[in-house]
Amino acid sequence: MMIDLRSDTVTRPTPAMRRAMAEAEVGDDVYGEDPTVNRLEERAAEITGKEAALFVPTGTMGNTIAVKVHTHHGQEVICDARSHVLDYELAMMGWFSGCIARPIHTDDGILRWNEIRDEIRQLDPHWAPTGLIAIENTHNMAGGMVYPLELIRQIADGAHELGLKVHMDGARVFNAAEALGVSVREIVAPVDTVMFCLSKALGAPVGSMVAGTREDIDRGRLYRKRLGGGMRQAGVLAAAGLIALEEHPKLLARDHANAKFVAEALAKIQGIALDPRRVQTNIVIFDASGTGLSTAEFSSRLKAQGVLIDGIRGERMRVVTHYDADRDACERALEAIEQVAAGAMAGAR
Ligand code: TLP
Repeated sequence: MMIDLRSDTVTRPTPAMRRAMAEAEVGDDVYGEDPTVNRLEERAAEITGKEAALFVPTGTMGNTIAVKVHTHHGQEVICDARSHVLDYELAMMGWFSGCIARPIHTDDGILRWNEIRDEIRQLDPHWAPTGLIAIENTHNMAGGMVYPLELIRQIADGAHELGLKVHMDGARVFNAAEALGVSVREIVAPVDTVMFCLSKALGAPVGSMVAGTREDIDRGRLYRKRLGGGMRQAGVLAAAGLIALEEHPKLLARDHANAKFVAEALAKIQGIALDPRRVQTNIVIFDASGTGLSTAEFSSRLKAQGVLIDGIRGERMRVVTHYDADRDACERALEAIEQVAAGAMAGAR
C-alpha cells in the first residue's frame, strides 16, 4: 500500500459512506426531486447559516458559479496571488464570467482590508471596476492558513459599505473551524457566499456545496446546469456527502495533530526547511531544495519507497494529512523523507 499524502482529495469512501450510497433514495435532481440531494442542500444551508445551498460536483464549479453570480463581464475579482481561483481553475473567471483577477501578493495567503481597499476600482474610462472579493479559508498554497474571524468581518464590512460582495473559497473551511474552535456558521456569517468541499478533508468521494441567499443560489442552479452540472440521480453522491458533513468534522483534529507532528519532525531533517509554528491545519508546505534535489526528483525517490508527496510551485513540496493516513503512515512517510534527504546529501558530498 502506498502512503498517499499528495492531497486530502485522495481519501476513499468509508464503509458507512458506501452503504449509504447503495441505499440512497434518489430522484431526478434537475427536477428538484432527489430527496437525498435536497436533504444535503438543506443541511448545508443550516450549517453555514445561509438561506440556501447548492450541491455541485466540484469545488472549481462551485467557485465558478459564485464568481458568475456576483460579477458582470469586464470586471475584476480581487484575490490573493496564490489563490485557487487564480492558479488552479483554468482561468474560469475569465472563460465563464469574463472577469480578470486582481491579485494581491501576501506572505501568508491572508488578505487585509487595507490592502484590498487600495485595489478597489470604481467605473472609470481607464480601468475595469471591481466586481468581487474572493478570500480563501483555509489558504491552500500558503499551507492551510486560517483567517482570523476579525479580518473576515473587516473585509466584509468594508466591501459591503462600497456595495461589493465577498465570496469565500472555503474548500477547507471545516478545518478553519476546527483550528479556531468555532462553528463554520460563525466563520462564514460576514461573507455573501461560501463554497466548501465535501471531497477534501471531509472525505466524501465527490462533491462541494455553494451556500448564500436564496436568490443567488437559484441563479447559481441555472449556471450549474449550463456548466453541465445537472447530475440527475445524484443522491448516491449526496448520501456520502451527508455522512461527510455530519460525521467527519469531528475527525479533523486528528489530521491537524498529524500535520503538526509531521511539520515538527520535518523541521529536524537536514536539507529541509519550514517553520512548523505556521502549520495550523492539515497542510504542511516545506522546502527540500537544501537536499540538492528538485521537487520532481524528491517525489520520484519517495515514490520508490512507497510514499506519494508532490512538489508545488517553485522549490516547495506539500504534505496533506487526511483520515486515510494515520499516525503510523505519517511516521513511515517521515522515515522515507529522512532517508531520501540523507541519501541525496551523502551523494552530494
Ligand atoms: N485543491 C486541490 C488541487 O486543485 C490543488 C488540492 O489537492 O488541494 N479551492 C481550494 C482552496 C482547493 O484547494 C481546491 C482543490 C478547490 C477549490 C477545487 O476543488 P475541486 O478539485 O473539487 O475542483
